[in-house]
Amino acid sequence: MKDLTLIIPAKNEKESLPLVIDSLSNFDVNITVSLKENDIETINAIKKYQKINIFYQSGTGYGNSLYEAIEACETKYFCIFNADGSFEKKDLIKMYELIKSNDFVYTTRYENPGGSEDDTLITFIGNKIFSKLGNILFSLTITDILYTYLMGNTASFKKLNVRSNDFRFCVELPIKMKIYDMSYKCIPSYEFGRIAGIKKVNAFKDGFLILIEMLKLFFSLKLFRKKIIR
Ligand SMILES: Nc1nc2c(ncn2[C@@H]2O[C@H](COP(=O)(O)OP(=O)(O)OP(=O)(O)O)[C@@H](O)[C@H]2O)c(=O)[nH]1
Ligand SMILES: [Mg+2]
Repeated sequence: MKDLTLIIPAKNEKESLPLVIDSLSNFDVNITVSLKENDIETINAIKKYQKINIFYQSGTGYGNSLYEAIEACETKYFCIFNADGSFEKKDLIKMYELIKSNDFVYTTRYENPGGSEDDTLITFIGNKIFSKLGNILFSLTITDILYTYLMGNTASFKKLNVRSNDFRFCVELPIKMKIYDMSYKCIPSYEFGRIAGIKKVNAFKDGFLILIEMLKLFFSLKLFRKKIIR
């Protein structure tokens, strides 16, 4: 998988990130950790890994760390891979097979044999609502829209001009991809609990921002693009 780069967004992940990198040692992939230059503790925790590429995001936030690193990515494919040990690495093989004939491959915790050790009642309900909204407003068939364990064709991503600096990235990407008629598949995956460190998402604040973003994209992009197509 030499033409694949795992993009690892990291913020204060000094405990988990080295364990995640160790766990990937059997995978022949490129790894880029995307973080802020002042996240000294996380940087020091991964200095010993010679083969890891460290990317310093110029702005702030989860989405910013992702779109900047993916746009700088030089391999044909990328995969977003969290620094907290929650993603099932075995699924990289299946995603890699599918990405060869698709623009994006998503994962879902809500189809068998997927599942989650980390979902709370609030995040479960939020995900169900946002996935349903994605289905109603944009005809997306992704059943776990906020679970951003996904692989993509780097050139396809670059066409979308994704610019959410925060967790709105999680919906901006699939919605724009659908509006631009790109191809995608979705496979089940299992989410493990965080190894260490603390959660960066605020279910209520980020959930509200995501809702507004979905409505904004619906009115600005979907209706606007329909006019162009007609
Ligand atoms: N560079 C960067 N990375 C971030 C930022 N916020 C979150 N991350 C990383 O993005 C990934 C997802 O964040 P998490 O806090 O695990 O979000 P979550 O999976 O909803 O929360 P948990 O239930 O605790 O796992 C982790 O690897 C974080 O370190 C940020 O502002 N900047
Ligand atoms: Mg997590």
